[in-house]
Amino acid sequence: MAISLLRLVRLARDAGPTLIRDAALYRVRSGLAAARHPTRAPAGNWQTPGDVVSIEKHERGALFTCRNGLLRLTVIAPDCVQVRWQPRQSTAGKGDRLPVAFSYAVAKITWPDVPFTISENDESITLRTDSLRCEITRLNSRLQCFDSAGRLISADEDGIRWRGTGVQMHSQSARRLPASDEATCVGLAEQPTALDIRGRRYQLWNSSPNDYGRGSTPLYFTIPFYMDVYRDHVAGFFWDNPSRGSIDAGQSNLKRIVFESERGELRYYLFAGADVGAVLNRYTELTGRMPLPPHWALGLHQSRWSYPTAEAVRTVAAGFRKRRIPCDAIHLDLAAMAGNRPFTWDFSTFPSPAGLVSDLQAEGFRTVLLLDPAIKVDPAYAVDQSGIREDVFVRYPNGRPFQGPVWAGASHFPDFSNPKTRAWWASLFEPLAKIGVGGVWNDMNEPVVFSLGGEQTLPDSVKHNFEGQALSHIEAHNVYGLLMARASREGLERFWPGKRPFNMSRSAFAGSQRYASGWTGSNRSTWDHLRLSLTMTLACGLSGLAFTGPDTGGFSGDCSAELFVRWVQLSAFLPFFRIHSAKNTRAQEPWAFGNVVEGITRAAIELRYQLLPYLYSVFAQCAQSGLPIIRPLWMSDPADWTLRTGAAAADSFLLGENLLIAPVLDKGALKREVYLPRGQWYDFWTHRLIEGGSLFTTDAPLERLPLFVRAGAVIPLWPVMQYTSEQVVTELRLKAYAGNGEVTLYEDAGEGSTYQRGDYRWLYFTCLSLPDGGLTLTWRRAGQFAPTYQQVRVEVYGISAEPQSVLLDGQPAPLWYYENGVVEFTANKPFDTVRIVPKTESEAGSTLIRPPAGLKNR
Ligand code: MIG
Repeated sequence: MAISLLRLVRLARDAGPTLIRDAALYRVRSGLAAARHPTRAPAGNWQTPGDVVSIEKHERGALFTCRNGLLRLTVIAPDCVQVRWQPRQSTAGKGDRLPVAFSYAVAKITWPDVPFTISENDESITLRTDSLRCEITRLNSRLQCFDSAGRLISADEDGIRWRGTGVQMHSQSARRLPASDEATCVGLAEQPTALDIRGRRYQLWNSSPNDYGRGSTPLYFTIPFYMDVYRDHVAGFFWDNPSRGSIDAGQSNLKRIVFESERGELRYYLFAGADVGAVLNRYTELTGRMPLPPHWALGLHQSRWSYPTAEAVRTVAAGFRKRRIPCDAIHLDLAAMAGNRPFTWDFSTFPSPAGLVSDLQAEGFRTVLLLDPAIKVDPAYAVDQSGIREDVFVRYPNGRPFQGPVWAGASHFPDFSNPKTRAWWASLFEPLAKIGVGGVWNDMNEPVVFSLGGEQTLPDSVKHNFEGQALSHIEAHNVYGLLMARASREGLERFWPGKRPFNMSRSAFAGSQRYASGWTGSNRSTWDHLRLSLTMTLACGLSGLAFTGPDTGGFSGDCSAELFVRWVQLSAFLPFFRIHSAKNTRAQEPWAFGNVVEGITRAAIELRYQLLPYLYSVFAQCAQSGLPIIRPLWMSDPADWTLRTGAAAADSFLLGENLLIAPVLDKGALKREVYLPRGQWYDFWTHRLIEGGSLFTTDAPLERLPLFVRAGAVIPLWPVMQYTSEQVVTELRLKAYAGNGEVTLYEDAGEGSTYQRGDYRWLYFTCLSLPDGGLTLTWRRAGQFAPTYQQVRVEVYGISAEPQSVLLDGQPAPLWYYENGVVEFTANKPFDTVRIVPKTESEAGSTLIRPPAGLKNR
């Protein structure tokens, strides 16, 4: 990879001449290292399994002895099977067994027993569960999989190929890729491309391209999981191998997707489900789910590379409070460290970190601290010295510690694949906890090494412990970020007892969601990046890593006022909401663009804070079942193909089930086209009822984004707060939208671990519109959590005429109002049922005395 001039210029500007020299030297050194420690690629001809020779049933599936190796099918769950291939070792005979599979991605090893049967005929062997039928042909050992309704889930298209043996195996699995009118293919986050992955080849190699654009792959995450979303069912595929590799998703052959890894075992999982939710539920049961974050993590985060001094940070914090713009977290970037050394402070500019952090906390801000994995080689740097003492850094095969330049200069790299290193790293968090830091931000963990030309990472030959397996960087590279995040999480859990960790990571692998949230890296302040940030965040959710979002306003380049407005409006509905920008770019605080922008963005941020109980409920669902927080529209109606292909639909999304956002992604646009899924919707702003299933144009003035609510939904709101724990909530506001629907919400303390011991509750609302124009709203609560509110204020939209009465748990509501289609009342405690009783026809016309201007006191 040749270094671009742009990159060089940027590096010179951001890093200085010494680092350029180091990067040039590193280029030379890594070349020498490659010569000294060659890593031999598995050679020889491609081989294929050959025919099935014999089959043996085992407790969880079947072992097929094929002419050239062993194929093992293991039933994980009725709707999930694991497939493993091991070539016959030249020395090993029959009766070979596969070793226990090891995977950093997989969280759940022991699964309950699943009934299955095996049957054979002349052509094939069939393994059957309640939900799957897997057929292996005797000829060439080809696998085909169907769901219980007989629909195809997965089929070998040439199937398995390999060369080499054991962990030195270079393997491929070529599978059938559905046609574009059959299914949508999504996953493989995070790709700066379209949501549908077809037509491209993706390298599996976590990378930080410094300044990416549409189509620049690979990026920071490797998640080799994707789904074929058909009209009436979904198939999932997870390639469980972190080694360097690639996925050719129909680029060389439209009908074929080929997964390939340069090393390691050939192992994959197949999933079948009725819908995306079912497959993601199983996939995240296997690879783990996002632990529930604290409320504050859902608030606004403000960041910049870098606020140069503690004073600057205080000014920003005060700016939010003075202008009454809600914000929960401030991120400290490199400048807070002494010479870019993680776990240090630059005391000349941040004289009292503890004072700063506690003053911020007093104002309701959490401080999130940047951490780089690179530890400067420096006899005066305690972290480096203790790392050397404890032997936690990666080494070349000859035992020499690896060194490579990053921000601080020549650095050592912790081997996070060694449990000892993770414990050492975690121990470094104690002082951060002591001064009250709120959470951390793991950066540069692809990992990045500055090289002037050449690979911007460690050489292939560098050794990683890999839980005692001693593997090369080829196998360990893609899990480096996951493992750093894991170590950081260990630190947060250890020293912040009873607090929910906030831990975000730039690099990820499948399963990273267990340890950290993510963000879409160093984007640009352009309109296309605004659009990309939505696509990429959607794709992350469809790949199991739902808690993500972009650098709002864009990282590099100067954001324009209009772009900033539209980006804040979009991000206010994305799972992770952080404003961030690079060095040498204009200020990107919400007030940096003048009064008008300040007012508009304040309103967007306030709306996010009001929606917190809704957003948090969607997070809780995700933590429970892996369901994405934001979703493409087609998830709500997979059979409506307009939602898959329509241009107007591709850039809208759902937040949870009931809010639909049609963001403005084009410069200058003050209107936009919207296609709502079939069914009834309400315009959030005008309360107008809209019939879905057709395209229409809606106003999108600069002050607000088109926002719609599903009929029958109940949306909970909190008062606007300057930070999520500013006030004790004494009144819950419910916006109910006439129609038929059910809504599930979740409540707990929003921080701490008592929820893990049962201190939470689920709320179930059922809204039923009656043929006579009346409405019933029922509210069931399950769980022991006692919220701080008693009072509930209800607004019911879509009531076409003034009702005769409003009954609250069977009694006439003491006070209610009707105006313009809205019934409003307050209950002094949570209710079980509300009945809105319409006037009978004769009553309707007979009101003689009108209530004063739109208000009625009953
Ligand atoms: O090479 O810490 O993506 O968010 O501000 C740049 C400085 C290093 C990259 C991150 C960005 C962060 C920046 N980091």
